[in-house]
Amino acid sequence: MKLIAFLLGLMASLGAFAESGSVCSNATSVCASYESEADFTSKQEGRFALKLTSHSDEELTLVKVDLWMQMGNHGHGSSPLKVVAVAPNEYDVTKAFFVMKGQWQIRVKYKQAETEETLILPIMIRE
Ligand SMILES: [Cu+2]
Repeated sequence: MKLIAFLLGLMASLGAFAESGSVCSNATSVCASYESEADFTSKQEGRFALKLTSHSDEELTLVKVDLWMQMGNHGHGSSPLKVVAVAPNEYDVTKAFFVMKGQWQIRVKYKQAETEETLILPIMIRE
C-alpha cells in the first residue's frame, strides 16, 4: 500500500496531463493552450481543455475551433468538435476524432477587439 501511494504521488508530481501544449500570437498578447488527461490516438475520441489567455483587458471571443490535417497542398478536417464553455475563456472540448496517424492541428480562431486570428496548436498522432 505504501508503494502504491508513493507511485501515485510520483505520477502526480510528474504532471497529470498526458498531452499539453500552447502557442502565442505574434500580433496580440493572446495565447491558446490545451491539456488532455489521456493520449490522443486515431482509435478513440479525444477530449481536451482549451484555454485562451491575454494580458489585455479586452474581451476575447472564441470564434471557432476545429481539427485539421495538412497533407501536401491539400488537407482535411474531422467531424465537428463539441465545445462547451466552462469558465471565462476556458472550454471543455470533446468529440475530437483524429481519424488517422500523422501531424494534426487544433485550429483556434479567436477575436479580440479588431483582431481576428487563428492560432495553430500542432498535435502528433502516433498510433
Ligand atoms: Cu490525413
